[in-house]
Amino acid sequence: MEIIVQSVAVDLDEIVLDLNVRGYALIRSEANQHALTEAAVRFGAHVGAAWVGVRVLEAHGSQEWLPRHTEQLDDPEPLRYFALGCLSASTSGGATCLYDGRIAARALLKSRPEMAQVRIAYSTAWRPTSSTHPLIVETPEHGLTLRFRSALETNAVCEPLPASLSEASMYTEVEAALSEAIAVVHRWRPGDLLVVDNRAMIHAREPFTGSRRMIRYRYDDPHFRTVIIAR
Ligand SMILES: O=C(O)CCC(=O)C(=O)O
Ligand SMILES: [Fe+2]
Repeated sequence: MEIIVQSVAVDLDEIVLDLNVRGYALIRSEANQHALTEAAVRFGAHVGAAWVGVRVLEAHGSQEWLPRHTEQLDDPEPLRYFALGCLSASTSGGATCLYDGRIAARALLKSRPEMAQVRIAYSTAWRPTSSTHPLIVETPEHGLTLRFRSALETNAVCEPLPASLSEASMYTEVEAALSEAIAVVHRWRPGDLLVVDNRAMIHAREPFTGSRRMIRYRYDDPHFRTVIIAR
């Protein structure tokens, strides 16, 4: 199936192949909410999503990194795909960084087989839901991969950890493996729609200056449905 975005045909089968191999894909659209959402919904229809939760994210500078994370870890099964659309880019910084969880999981298991026993419970300030995930999971789509969020107060590492692994060293080693598994530092252009396989990739956002306007699309988000995708 092809969609026409800004008079350029986008082959959605190619996008899905890209996603499977790289863990992410880029669609170019016009830099407005209507066009980005139309492209995002067409992608959702192509992969069989039933709905998408759409939220505009607008911020004026941030001196902090958004910590590395798998989206929606407070759910028992983190959603498969999300996408970020760019309405307007920051003045400086603000790149979205994607790390390949498949590469990080294999590297960690090789250097530290005990990582296979690590489990972390995740909650958030926004919802009462909470879920526990193994650090390393095996999925039919991706084989071994990582589910992770950098150390936050809403993380609780499950006891007991293997005797040889302290909580601090666990986080340090996972962060180092992720740094090695960096797949892309995506610097934004207005009109970019970056589609991410959330079960393959971990993401983060750089600090930035200036105003940054994005749209976040979460496919089949159990907590939020704003656009029902027609069959
Ligand atoms: O703004 C970004 O680049 C990422 C945002 C994000 O990861 C989130 O809202 O969960
Ligand atoms: Fe996120």
